[in-house]
Amino acid sequence: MTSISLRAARFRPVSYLLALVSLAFFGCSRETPSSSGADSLRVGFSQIGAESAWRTANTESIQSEAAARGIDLVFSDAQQKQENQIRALRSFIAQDVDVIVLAPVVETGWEPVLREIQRAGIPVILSDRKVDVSDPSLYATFIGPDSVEEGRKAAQWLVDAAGGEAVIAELQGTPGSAPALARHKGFMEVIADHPGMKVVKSQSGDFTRARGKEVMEAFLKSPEGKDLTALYAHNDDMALGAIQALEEAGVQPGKDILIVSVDAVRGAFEAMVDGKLNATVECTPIIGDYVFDAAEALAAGEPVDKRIVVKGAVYEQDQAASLIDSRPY
Ligand code: GYE
Repeated sequence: MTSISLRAARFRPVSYLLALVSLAFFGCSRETPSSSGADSLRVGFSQIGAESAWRTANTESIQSEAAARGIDLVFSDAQQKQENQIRALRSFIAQDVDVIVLAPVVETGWEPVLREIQRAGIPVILSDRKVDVSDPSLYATFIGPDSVEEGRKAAQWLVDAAGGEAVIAELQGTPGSAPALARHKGFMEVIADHPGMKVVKSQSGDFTRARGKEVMEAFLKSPEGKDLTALYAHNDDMALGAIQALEEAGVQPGKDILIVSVDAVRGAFEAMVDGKLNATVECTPIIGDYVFDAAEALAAGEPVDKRIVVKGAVYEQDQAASLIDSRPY
């Protein structure tokens, strides 16, 4: 690939220095470089962690697509910590990768490191979550869902299913993360037009099944617990945890309490088949092809769209049985 040899031909003393420093400091980090040919595209991917079934499927999509294209992927798992992501990004600069892919755990706090990457001349692809920066030139493209729209769809489904009357608990995603902020915003926007729809409990369950269960237990024990008629979870994993909590408390999920969540992972389809989850808003994690189409274009110096929206449907209980076997994740 022309662009890669062009990049390699540029002598960057700072990069060499950083590479030495990085060897000293990051020698035993969690990075797993793949082993492709010397002239293949090198892409650094800073992944958030493995909080949900969605995230695991996303990692799989990125890794398998890189392997299929012979791309040398340097994968780094941040274990939910922004500081680990920033460290990984600096290590990618030091390694002089051709393109950086970042799935940012939270929305803010990225400007300084994105500037460092920009100074090093490395294009950045934001994968599945956006960042809040004042200068949009700090990244090349953002590939991911419209999470505000996902929140609106969940709310509209609930308004219709509950006939405009519901006492709602909300399980939010990771605090400060783009999908948590946006899925809350979109949901509230729609229910604002329906005075009979009230959110009486709202707390983060960190996008995990375990926290979803714990927080739902606390909701049920709260004074508002016995009045709840609906649950909105920002992802399926938290809904699945909450379903467990409801059952343990003798409340029938999907019947006594209507439940809508986001992602449409296989576990959500299983819960819908069992009548325990009512609906899920699709958000596909299978975005490896979009990400590497963009990475290859950027490395070749070609333009890419600043925003690539990944779309999804809404699935309800009565569709679940016929679709479950064809779900890709
Ligand atoms: O919905 C959730 C995951 O950023 C869109 O992160 C992604 C979200 C996804 O942990 O399950």
